[in-house]
Amino acid sequence: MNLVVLTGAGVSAESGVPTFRASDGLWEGHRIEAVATPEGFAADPALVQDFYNQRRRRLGDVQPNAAHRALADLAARWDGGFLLVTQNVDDLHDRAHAEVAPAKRFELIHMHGELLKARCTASGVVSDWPGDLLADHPSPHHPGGRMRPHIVWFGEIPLEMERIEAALERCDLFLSIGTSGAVYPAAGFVQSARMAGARTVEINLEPTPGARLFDEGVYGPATQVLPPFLA
Ligand code: BJW
Repeated sequence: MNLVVLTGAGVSAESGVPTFRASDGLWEGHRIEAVATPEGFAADPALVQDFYNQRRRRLGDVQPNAAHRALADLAARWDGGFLLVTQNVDDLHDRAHAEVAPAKRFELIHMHGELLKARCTASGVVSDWPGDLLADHPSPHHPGGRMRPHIVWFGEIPLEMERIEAALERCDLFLSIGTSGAVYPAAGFVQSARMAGARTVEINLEPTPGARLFDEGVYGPATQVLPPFLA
């Protein structure tokens, strides 16, 4: 049995990582276009680097929660195909897996990038980057290149789409956990899974606008509803 799990900000919310779509329309006090688009970065690199530097630093203060651990435990005991696709740029799934099942290979795709990595604008080379990036950070990979956050901004193509699409095509069970379904292409994965004949389940605090696309809904805080659902 092939399982594809999609997670979003709701999975990390109870660890203390803020979700995105707050009612004021701002992203931690910033307009989304200012901090999460290539145009925003070109207009004010200092603001954007600082925004991500702060979020990168705050990762040190948060820990994986029971929902991350339940998914790592499921991955460790699942017999068939397993792919976890996260839209989250934090490293909490990675850390939960390292705690729960360090010896077992874990199929995890960070489709919107990772806060703890940086990318060279000239060569595309990605490196681990736990520290701060400067407004005009020179690349260690390519003369003339600059280092930018390894984050997929609006208008950019999410990572590893071919691998994700291939997994959805042979998927038997699709779980969508803690995501509003407001951002494409992730919001369309449920339709691809349905076309493959998969059973589809939404797990969220409350039904999302796309809830009718799922065969089943499980509603409540992820740390409470996910462990018994996956047990
Ligand atoms: C809980 C909980 C608890 C709370 N327990 N649950 C088609 C139609 C219209 C527009 C488009 C389209 N296709 C593309 C677009 C444009 C655009 C887009 O989607 N715009 C929409 C806003 C309309 N998409 C793009 O630009 C994407 N690129 C693209 O499409 O390229 C073209 C292409 C694709 C594929 C192949 C070839 C070409 C790129 C999107 C990049 C998104 N990046 C961001 C920012 C990252 C940077 C950063 O972190 O600063 O990623 S946007 C932001 O939203 C972030 C998230 O990963 C993403 C999803 O948000 P998520 O995770 O769903 O969070 P929330 O806050 O929305 O929801 C939280 C949920 O949790 C809620 O439902 C709560 O109820 C729940 N919850 N606590 C359980 N305790």
